[in-house]
Amino acid sequence: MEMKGAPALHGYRMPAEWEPHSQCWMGWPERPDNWRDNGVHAQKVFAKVATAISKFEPVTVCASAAQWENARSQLPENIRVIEMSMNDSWFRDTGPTIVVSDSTVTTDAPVPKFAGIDWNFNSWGGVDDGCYQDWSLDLLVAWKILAIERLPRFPQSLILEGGSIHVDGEGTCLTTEECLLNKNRNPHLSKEQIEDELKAYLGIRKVIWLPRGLYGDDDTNGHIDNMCCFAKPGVVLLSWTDDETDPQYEHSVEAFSVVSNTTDAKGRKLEIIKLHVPGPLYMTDEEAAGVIQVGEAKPRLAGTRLAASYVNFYIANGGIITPQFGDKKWDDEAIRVLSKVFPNHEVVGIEGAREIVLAGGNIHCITQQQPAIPTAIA
Ligand code: KQY
Repeated sequence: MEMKGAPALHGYRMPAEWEPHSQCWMGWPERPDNWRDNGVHAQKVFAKVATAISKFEPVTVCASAAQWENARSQLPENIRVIEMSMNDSWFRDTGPTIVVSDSTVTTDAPVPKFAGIDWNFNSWGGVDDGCYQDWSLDLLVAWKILAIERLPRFPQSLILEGGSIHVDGEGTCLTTEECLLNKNRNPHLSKEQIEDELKAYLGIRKVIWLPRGLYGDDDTNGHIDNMCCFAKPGVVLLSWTDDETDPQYEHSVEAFSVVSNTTDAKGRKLEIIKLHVPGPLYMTDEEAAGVIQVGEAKPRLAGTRLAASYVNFYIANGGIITPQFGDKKWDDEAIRVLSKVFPNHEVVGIEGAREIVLAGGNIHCITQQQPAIPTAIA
């Protein structure tokens, strides 16, 4: 069912990621011009991520017709594997943003409890600046998921990826100017007009704009989900480095200053918890050589600084699924910080997450939660 008007007009809001989920959606990586060695290493890590999440909530993995059998054989039985075409497997960005109506009003025409926003997508920047040239299949992913779940769909012409927004579920959205105001997304819209769209579609009242995302996050033009996220209302986790010679330092200090000088939609000062980045990490010659560079995707060059961040974790029902990069000091520190910030969640580190960052994202970028009705009112 296609919905008219904006979600907020119908009483919908985007829930925070820590609110209950009915399931998690993921794609399956295969394109050889982005995933090295025909995706074999990445597939193992996607399977680890899906398996880890499935201990906390149901998981559906979507794989192309060519990959369905391979995906099925690598994933445990409790994970549903369905066939879906896609150009790549970043469901945070191509999947729907599912919104919830908190309305308890019973009328002759009740509003469905859940609906999905189907954002426009241009491969993170269009033909001149994006990651690949044909995103026609990605454009249908959100619609297909909503159809499978029989959820009403709000089409949105705004170009926006799910990884470029984080919400606290209480009226505040975090994003970056580097991405949302980039001329390669919605050049015809002003900052105020983009804010108005976010308010109308996410049911929020305040947008906190960080100037830039993570240093080196060039694929996405600085998605917020590598840089800063809410841990609970009034508390954010911020990608950090203490190394003043690292270009990341300037990005982090600048973001720290913005966040500490603002309040959220409820007027609260925000507590900032620093989450130190790993590395710095760089793509090796061997890793770059494993990517078929003759496709239509952005080249992957040896020596490129990887956009690696522990902020790119997924919050499942009772679990935190976080990347581990093989940098023992900062891997351990990330687990320690996240365990302290989420005392009621089990923190699960995924070894080998480097395979995902080689292609430009991480665990948050490859997952998409589907909200559930809280058990207390279900
Ligand atoms: O960070 C994300 N949300 C997605 C990264 C996509 C990179 C495509 N090469």
